[in-house]
Amino acid sequence: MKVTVVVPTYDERDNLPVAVERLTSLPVSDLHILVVDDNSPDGTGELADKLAAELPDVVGVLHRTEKDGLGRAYIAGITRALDEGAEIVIQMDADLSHPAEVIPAMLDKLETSGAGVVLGSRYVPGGSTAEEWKWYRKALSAWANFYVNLILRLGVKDATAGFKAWQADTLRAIDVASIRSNGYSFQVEMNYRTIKKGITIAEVPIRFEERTKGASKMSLKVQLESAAMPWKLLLGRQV
Ligand SMILES: Nc1nc2c(ncn2[C@@H]2O[C@H](COP(=O)(O)OP(=O)(O)O)[C@@H](O)[C@H]2O)c(=O)[nH]1
Ligand SMILES: [Mg+2]
Repeated sequence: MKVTVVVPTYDERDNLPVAVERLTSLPVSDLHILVVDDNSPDGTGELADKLAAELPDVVGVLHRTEKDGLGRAYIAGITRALDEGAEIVIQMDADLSHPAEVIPAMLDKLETSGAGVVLGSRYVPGGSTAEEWKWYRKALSAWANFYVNLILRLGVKDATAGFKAWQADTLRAIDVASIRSNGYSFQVEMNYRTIKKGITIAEVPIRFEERTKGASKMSLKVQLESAAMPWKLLLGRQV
């Protein structure tokens, strides 16, 4: 079973080698990594090329010319992964927030549950958000999940999760390339399209870790977009 982990990067020089190391040491036989770099000023793209040269059968790099948001990077990466024959595609951040060691459990769940996607979830029993998060950040994340679920009735505990394992067929069914939202709402829109197709979403618990190196790229603009998105989706607007 060909598994491709798509890892979007923007200025993740200190984190990417560790993320790749964690992924390559997993007990998953046909695992590939596709780094999608938006011409990071800190040289992450060149570093990714070096990793690809060291592990040519495992690591691939997709270079894009400018920073264009997480959603756009994922669309490009997922499209490439499917074209290259991936049967399962995993979305994972480069900043070490997502615990790579949970991937075998996610793959297991994908196989046994019959779900089209498995979320690495902070809000199912056994999961947790970063200990470092201040109460208001925890409250904002919990509120965002409650809000999104209330409007869209996704029936998942972690609607904004960014660590996900997809069946290739599900990605084709939801036509990822036509998604317009970026940032967190890209994750929500993927879930919404999945549910709309009658495909099930499963969750496994993760401990989300705060990044220790580099800075978050999520802006106020991205957060505002996320607040409006559920309504646009519900009203069926082209967004
Ligand atoms: N290629 C690309 N990657 C991005 C972009 N924005 C964020 N990322 C990456 O997406 C992942 C999650 O972003 P991050 O800033 O950690 O978001 P946060 O965890 O919500 O604060 C990280 O691996 C980032 O490097 C972008 O515009 N382009
Ligand atoms: Mg992060």
